[in-house]
Amino acid sequence: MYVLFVGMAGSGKSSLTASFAEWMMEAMGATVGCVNLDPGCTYVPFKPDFDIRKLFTIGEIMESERLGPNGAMIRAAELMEKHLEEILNALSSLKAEHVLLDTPGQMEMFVFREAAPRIVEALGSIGRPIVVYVLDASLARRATDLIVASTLMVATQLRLGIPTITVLNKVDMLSEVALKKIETLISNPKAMEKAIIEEGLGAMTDLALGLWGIHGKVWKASSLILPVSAKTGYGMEALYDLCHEAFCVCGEL
Ligand SMILES: Nc1nc2c(ncn2[C@@H]2O[C@H](COP(=O)(O)OP(=O)(O)OP(=O)(O)O)[C@@H](O)[C@H]2O)c(=O)[nH]1
Ligand SMILES: [Mg+2]
Repeated sequence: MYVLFVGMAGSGKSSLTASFAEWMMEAMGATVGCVNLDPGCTYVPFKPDFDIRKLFTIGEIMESERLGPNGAMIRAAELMEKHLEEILNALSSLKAEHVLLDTPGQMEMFVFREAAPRIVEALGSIGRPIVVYVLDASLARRATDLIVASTLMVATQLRLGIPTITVLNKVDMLSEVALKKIETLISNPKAMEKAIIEEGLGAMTDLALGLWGIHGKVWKASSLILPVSAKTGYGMEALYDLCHEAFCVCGEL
């Protein structure tokens, strides 16, 4: 299984890569490989078996090409495509039951460029790739926030075309009441509809309800949004189970 952690900047992709790997090794006795595909980071909380920073880093690109951070990101996306064969060879030579891939925080430089679909396609020919889309719980307190945040998940799923599980990370930061509220919204379409209306968005209420209609279908198909915490390890077993189930669900899709 190849698990790609994708999500907005700071949502906890690197932390989840580390804690999910640790959990799989300890609880399942699995062999796990970890991959860093983020050329912009200076630190990763796991020991990478392959690290894109061996090929290039954002810092080096900024320096050598006299670019700002965003220009360097774009250049890095081009370089990822240029080095694709080398990256794919490295990934396919990893000898582990499961490989976890940490992706760049600037997800547009990865998901919406050519490298990600090509990496996913290549992984599909050697194993089972799956995306874990990471939402930050602290940004999803209201019903509307939850819908806005997961819109990017839908875009990612459409773009990459593989089973996608959405996790709500950092739930350790929520009170029990707040977590319960989110769980109710996620699992109960009527509660979500009611919450959207109560949030009083005026003319935007219809837009939010329409988007919810789409998300509601996607969430039903992919079961749920799973609450997890990379910090405490909460939800790791459920994530493992969902990763395995996702392939059956995808078949139904
Ligand atoms: N409380 C809490 N903090 C978390 C959790 N997961 C990540 N963090 C914190 O959130 C911040 C960002 O975590 P990262 O794992 O670097 O997130 P990322 O998505 O890899 O970030 P970028 O690669 O920069 O986009 C760090 O300060 C982490 O310690 C969690 O489950 N709970
Ligand atoms: Mg990261």
